[in-house]
Amino acid sequence: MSKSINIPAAEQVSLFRRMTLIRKAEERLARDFKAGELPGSVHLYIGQEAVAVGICAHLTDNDYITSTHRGHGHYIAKGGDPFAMFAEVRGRSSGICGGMGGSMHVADMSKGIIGANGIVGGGIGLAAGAALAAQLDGEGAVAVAFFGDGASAQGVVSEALNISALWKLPLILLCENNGYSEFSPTGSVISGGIADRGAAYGVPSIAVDGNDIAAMWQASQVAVDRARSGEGPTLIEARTYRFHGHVEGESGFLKTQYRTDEEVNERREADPIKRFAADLLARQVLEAAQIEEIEREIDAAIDEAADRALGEPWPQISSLDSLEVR
Ligand SMILES: Cc1ncc(C[n+]2csc(CCOP(=O)(O)OP(=O)(O)O)c2C)c(N)n1
Ligand SMILES: [Mg+2]
Repeated sequence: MSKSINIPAAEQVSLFRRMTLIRKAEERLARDFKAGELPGSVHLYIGQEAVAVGICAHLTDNDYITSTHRGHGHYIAKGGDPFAMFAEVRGRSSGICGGMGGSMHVADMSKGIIGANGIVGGGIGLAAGAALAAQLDGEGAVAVAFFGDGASAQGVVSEALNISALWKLPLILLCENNGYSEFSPTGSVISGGIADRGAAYGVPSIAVDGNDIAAMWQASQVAVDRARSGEGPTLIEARTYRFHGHVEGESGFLKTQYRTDEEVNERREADPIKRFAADLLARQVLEAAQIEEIEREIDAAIDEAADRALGEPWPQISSLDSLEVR
C-alpha cells in the first residue's frame, strides 16, 4: 500500500465498501454457480476490485464505461444496482437488460454503463465513440474502456490509441493485466510491455499496481483530469490477478492445470481488499469492529438482493418486441 494517501478518510471508507460489495456479490455468484443455480457460467472479478473501484471513484453518471466478459465488478463500481445484476444473471424480467442479456451483457445507460461485452476487445471502439460524443457535447464527460491483457493484442487498441491521441478524445484505456488470457499466461501471447505501447502514439501511459487501491485511485485521478480538461487520452496498465478461474466450472473441462495452486496462494497474499483493510486499520481510519460491521452489512444486503432476484418472474416471449434498455 502506498505510504502516504491523500484520499479523504470518508472517501477511503467508501472505496473499501465498494470493493467489498463487489467481492461479496461475486462470492455469492460463485456459490450459486457451484450449487447449479445459474443458467450459465460466470467470469468472476474476484481479486481485481481495486482497479474498477479506483477509477470509477472519479466518474459520475454522465461519464461512460465499457466493459468485458468479466464485467460485474465494473458495473457495481460504476454504481450499477446489484439486485438488477443478479436478476439479469439469472435471466429474470427485472434484470438490468430484462433478463435477455445475462452475465456478459450487464449495462445501465442511465449510469453510463454502456455495455459489458462477450467479444474480447469489443468495448474499446465503443468507448472511443463515447469519448468522441462526449467531446462533441462539450460538457466534460469522459469514457473509460476496461479491457484485459489478452484484449490488448486486438487491433482496435492501436486504432483507439491513434485516433484518441490525434483528436485529443477524453478516453482512458484501462488494461487489466491479470496475468492470463483464458488459460494462456500473458507472456506467451503478448509481446513487450503493454504500457510501453502508448508512447508510439504519444499517449501518456503508466503501469500501476492494480491491487493497490491508493495507487489506482491516484493514477486514475491524473488520467481522468487530463481527459476532462481536453488534454486527451491516457493508457493505464493495471497489474493485477484473478483469484478464480477464467470461468467458473473450468476445472470440469480442463484436462491440465494452467497455473499452480502455489502461485494462486502466493498471489492471494496481495489480495487488494485484505491489503486495504490492513492499511485502514494501521492508519486508524477504521477499527476492526467497524470493518466487521461493514462486511456483515454488505453480506446481508447482497444475500437480500440475490434472494429477491431468485423470486422474480421470467421474461415473457412477447417482451422480445418491446424490450426497453434502461
Ligand atoms: C474476439 C474474441 N476472441 C476470442 C474470444 C474467446 N475468449 C473469451 S475471454 C478470452 C480471454 C480474454 O483475456 P483477457 O483479455 O486477458 O481478459 P480476462 O479474461 O483475463 O479478464 C478469450 C480469448 C472471444 N470471446 N472474443
Ligand atoms: Mg487477462
